[in-house]
Amino acid sequence: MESCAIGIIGMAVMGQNFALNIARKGFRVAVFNRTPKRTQEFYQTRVKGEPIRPTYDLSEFVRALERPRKVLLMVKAGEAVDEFIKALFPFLEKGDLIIDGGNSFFRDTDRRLKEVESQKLLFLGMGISGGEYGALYGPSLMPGGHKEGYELVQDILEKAAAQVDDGPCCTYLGPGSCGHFVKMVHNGIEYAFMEAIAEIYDLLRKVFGLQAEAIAEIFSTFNALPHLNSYLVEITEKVLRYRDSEAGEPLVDLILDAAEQKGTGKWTAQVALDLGIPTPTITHSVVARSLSSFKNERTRIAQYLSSPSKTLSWSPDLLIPLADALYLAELAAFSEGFHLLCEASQAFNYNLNLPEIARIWKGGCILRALLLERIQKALLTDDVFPLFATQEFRRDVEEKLPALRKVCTLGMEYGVPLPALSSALAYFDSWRSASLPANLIQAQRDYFGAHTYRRIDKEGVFHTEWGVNGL
Ligand code: 2AM
Repeated sequence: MESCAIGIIGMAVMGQNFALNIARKGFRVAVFNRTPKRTQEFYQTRVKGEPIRPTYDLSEFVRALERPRKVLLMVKAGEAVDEFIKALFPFLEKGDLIIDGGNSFFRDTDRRLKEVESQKLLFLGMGISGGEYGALYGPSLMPGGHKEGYELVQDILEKAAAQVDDGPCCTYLGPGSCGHFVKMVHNGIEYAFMEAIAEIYDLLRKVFGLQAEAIAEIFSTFNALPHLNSYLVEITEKVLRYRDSEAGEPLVDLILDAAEQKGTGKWTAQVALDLGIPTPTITHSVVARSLSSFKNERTRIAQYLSSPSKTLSWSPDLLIPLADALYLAELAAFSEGFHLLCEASQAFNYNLNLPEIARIWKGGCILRALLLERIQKALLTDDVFPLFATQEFRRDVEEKLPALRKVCTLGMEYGVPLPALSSALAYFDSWRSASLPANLIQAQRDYFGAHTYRRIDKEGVFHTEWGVNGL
């Protein structure tokens, strides 16, 4: 029997779809899953002549592969990845490649890389974005690790990835865990953009009393604007239009308002704090999800801390300010994310090519947006950080900041929480402040802890006995 170009372990929907995608590009694919029934069902119900070979034990799976063997793990992040790596060791030989295609924590990827290396095998940690649809029709792929490993699968991955004008949405990103790191930051930005969209929706329904259908119209208008055209805005319109046939109401109105998370947004915020990179829009979007999960407590507190009950009548004049506010929140999130990537590139020796990262996010992934074309251009021509301060974007910020301020004011006045939008506003306001009140913070630190401070009128490090003339 002809051997397979690649093997995929993990036949949940992402693994199934990616196997079909690769097979449809003409590569033979061997598949395996811990629970054989899943493989069997997949093969019987979804494989229609594609060159896919189901296997039912690991040795059969490995024997089906051409050498050097390439094994892609599409299993749940965490223990399952370690278990499979260990289980594969006895079957693999020098120069074979293992790819982890899950949302693994980048520190785990660094550890696994060493473990795999000690067996003289190659390893790639690869972020995959685009959800089920992307996996089937072309995702954005973010591989990092052993370059020789990438070369073994380059042809397969680049053909399976989404394609944009300037190439496939897949490139070798660099050494170590950088693939999973870049995917983690991608998801952090995604959290922020989703939260900002949700806040605009919340304002529209609570301040203006608009129904889901009317809000869908507004998002449809947003998606037609070049600075907002994106996958997330597009699906928001579709979600808002969807009616539950049983209840005869918009489904979104029937969904419990408690957001779940799997960790990538939280890790982004944690790493940003560790590296000292300000990512307030991303971080507050993670906080917003955590807070939303306290549904019972919120319901109880709402009984005695009521919100302002005023409403406003909707005016289409507000469309553009709302769109601009949303755009600036998106730009803040991208600025924060690329700032973090830039710092991590140095701190972890990833040597990242930032314009290439913008390029591979232009198609296939959840963050895809027309804006990324301009981000790519800005990163190619300007090394100013944060991104919003580049030539490409600074005029936008200047022009649209009043709109973001107006929208945030509306939220504050009407008691609608806007953690992402207001964090984005504070982010821009802080960066554009030549003077911040950190002088007072330094004085306080010196008062209670003799931490010392520097002065603007003379060189040196100073400490004051504040109690003497300051009480
Ligand atoms: P399963 O079908 O046998 O549960 C997503 O959950 C994928 O990861 C599935 O293919 C699932 O296999 C696999 N998976 C989850 N936990 C696993 C584990 N501890 N060991 C092996 N595979 C696991």
